[in-house]
Amino acid sequence: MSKNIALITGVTGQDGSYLSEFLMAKGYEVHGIIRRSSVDFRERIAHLEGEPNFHLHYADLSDSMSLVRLVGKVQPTEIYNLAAQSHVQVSFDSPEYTADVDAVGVLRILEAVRANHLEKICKVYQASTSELYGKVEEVPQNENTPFHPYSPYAVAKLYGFWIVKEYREAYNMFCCSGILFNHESERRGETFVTRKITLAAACIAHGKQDCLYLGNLDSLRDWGYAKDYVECMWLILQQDKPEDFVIATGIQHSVREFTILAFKYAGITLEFKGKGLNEVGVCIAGPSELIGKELVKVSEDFYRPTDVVNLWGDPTKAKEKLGWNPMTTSFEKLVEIMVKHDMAKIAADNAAANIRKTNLAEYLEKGIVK
Ligand code: NAP
Ligand code: G4F
Repeated sequence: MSKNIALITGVTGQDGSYLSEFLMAKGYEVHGIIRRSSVDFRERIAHLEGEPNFHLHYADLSDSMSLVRLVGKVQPTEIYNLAAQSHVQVSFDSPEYTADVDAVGVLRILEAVRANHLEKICKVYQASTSELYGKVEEVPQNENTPFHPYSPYAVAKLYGFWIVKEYREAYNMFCCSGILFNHESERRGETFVTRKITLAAACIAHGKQDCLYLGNLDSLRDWGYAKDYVECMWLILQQDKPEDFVIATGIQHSVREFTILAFKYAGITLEFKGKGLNEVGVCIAGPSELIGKELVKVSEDFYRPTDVVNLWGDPTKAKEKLGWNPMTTSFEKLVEIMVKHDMAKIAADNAAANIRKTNLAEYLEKGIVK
């Protein structure tokens, strides 16, 4: 039997790291694309480096030739195109770059497959998004819900979705989009709202931060666990025929609900008072020094020019055709995992800082450091 060879773009990201682990456990040879950066900081995949079936290559989604060369060299049987400028708010500040990577980047991947005559051999998974539904036209959203993108990020991703569909029909390629709703984890980037909240809850509980500033607390999301979602990416490529799938839990919560639960797992009970920019989250139970303090405030800085506020996915097709269970990790469990991880991280950071302080004091006392 020929070997399964996966090429993952975005391997250093949240999903890329979980997908690498998942595919390696299935016996795949995994190749990942990395970008040159002034600090080589590959925290999420550091544990995989050095594994015989894990290989990293420099390339960039904005550089066609690097992709053509790499696809030719690796001869993948599956490509998972996860690379993207993935932050919606940042897409308002860097719209052209976002379009180059998130829209034209998808085309570059498809063309790299064609340029190497791998259309019949190589399947392509495209990381599409619930942001396509944007200013939503119905709830919950399924594969037939009309798209209404509502940010430069979503508009770029819409191009990615349609070009994948076009290449599937025009060139008979096995390429599909997973329309994934928000999925989070202890590896989530620190500026996405869930991780920003779990880290702040941990810092506040450890006395390292006074207050958390957020934007729209009413925004509703269908949040799942990233580790569960990467299985779907693989399942989508194992079907007999290429199709697009909505991947979601089918359950919706607000940013405010996520915040209350995260602080609860950090040992702090919050009560929200006031409205709009004047809304605050006050500590009503927990460590005595925090009682009565306003620990969460709203800042206009985190409002978006246009915000997507009602995402709620219908995973029926994925359940029926992929046999996928969207409830493997519940919302409550997800928040608990993230807060536990961040409480341990802040405690370890504190301990390391204390050791550094003690060492420095000792050195100063002995006259080693002046
Ligand atoms: P992430 O943590 O932000 O990771 C993004 C990855 O893309 C990183 O590895 C990044 O590399 C890479 N990348 C960015 N620009 C690149 C470029 N020009 N060339 C090559 N690589 C580049 O994102 P994620 O949460 O894992 O999401 C994975 C994909 O799913 C993204 O396409 C995202 O838009 C999409 N998606 C995510 C969600 C979600 O809730 N997480 C939902 C729907 C869709 P560096 O490490 O070098 O920056
Ligand atoms: O966590 P977020 O930044 O994620 P968003 O915009 O939903 O995008 C994520 O999920 C998409 C799938 O739907 C992916 F395609 C995309 O790549 C990314 O992974 O924001 C969630 C909500 C928004 O409505 C935002 O306005 O939370 C609201 N929010 C409120 N305060 C905040 C904040 N978002 C952030 N990042 N920071 C805040 O302080």
